[in-house]
Amino acid sequence: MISRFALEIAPEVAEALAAGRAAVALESTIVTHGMPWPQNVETARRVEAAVRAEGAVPATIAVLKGRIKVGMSEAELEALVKDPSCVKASGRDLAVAMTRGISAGTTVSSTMLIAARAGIRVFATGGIGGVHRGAEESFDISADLTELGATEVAVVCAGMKSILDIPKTLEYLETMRVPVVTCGADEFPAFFSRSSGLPSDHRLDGPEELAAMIEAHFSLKTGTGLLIANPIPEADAVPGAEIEAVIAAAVAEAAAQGISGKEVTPFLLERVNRATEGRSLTANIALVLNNARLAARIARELAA
Ligand code: PSU
Ligand code: MN
Repeated sequence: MISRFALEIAPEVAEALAAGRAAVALESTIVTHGMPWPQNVETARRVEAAVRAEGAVPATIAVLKGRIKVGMSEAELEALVKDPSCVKASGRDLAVAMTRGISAGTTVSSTMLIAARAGIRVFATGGIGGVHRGAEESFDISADLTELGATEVAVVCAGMKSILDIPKTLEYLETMRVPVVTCGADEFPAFFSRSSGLPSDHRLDGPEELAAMIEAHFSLKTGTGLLIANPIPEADAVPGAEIEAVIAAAVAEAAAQGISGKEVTPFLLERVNRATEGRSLTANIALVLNNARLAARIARELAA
């Protein structure tokens, strides 16, 4: 008997996986809680198209009315964002969403978990969650990091926004035994900019080298994922100083309003988007597309 909680894998994704063809997992919290309407849905469609253009199958992951979807149609994606019950779900929130029959955008944490269960090993997103500024007081550390330490999926991102404490996030990933590799640069990127001021542990150049390293890592069965940092293209970057002032104000406002828990990240993302009048959103969209292309090329190398 098939469990009523079984993953619902779209036929196109199931066929690709069965045939050993390239597939790329995509998250949905970026759509439901990370970007405003209508750019969120438009971006989701463009990201899927970018993955296809590189010869891989996109698998957007979300919870729709309690059902875990791996690969979504346009109608399903629209239903997700228009569902007033839609919440943000990290890995620990999935079981509740499933039993209550509600919809949820999946974070990096829950998307990794579901991708691994479905047999997808490469996942593209914009930025991961991490150790928040002031975590020594708040203890706010994203479940994305614990998931990276517990689930064998390679996550392609553009680093993390400096709404987070980037040095502490990198320390935490080291503790969790997660390899951190930057593609084509010696410095770890900071989402909107190519530069965080921090060296990357390792540099590899291009999908071929990255795929080889991912294969080597999975052969060791460490049980951990990998973080592939893909710096934003220079033409799309936003100057660090401009963003920093906005972020500092947003972090202070979150503290003043007593925002805590899973509300923190969506609150900060919304404030940053608003304060930069869409400039940061344009950069965000460009880097997600850039990550999707790299992830698809890596997935193709792995499938070859
Ligand atoms: N950072 C971004 N954009 C996002 C997110 C983070 O620049 O959309 C989302 C991702 O889904 C990430 C989640 O997994 O926020 C992390 O949330 P939290 O900090 O509550 O773990
Ligand atoms: Mn948190």
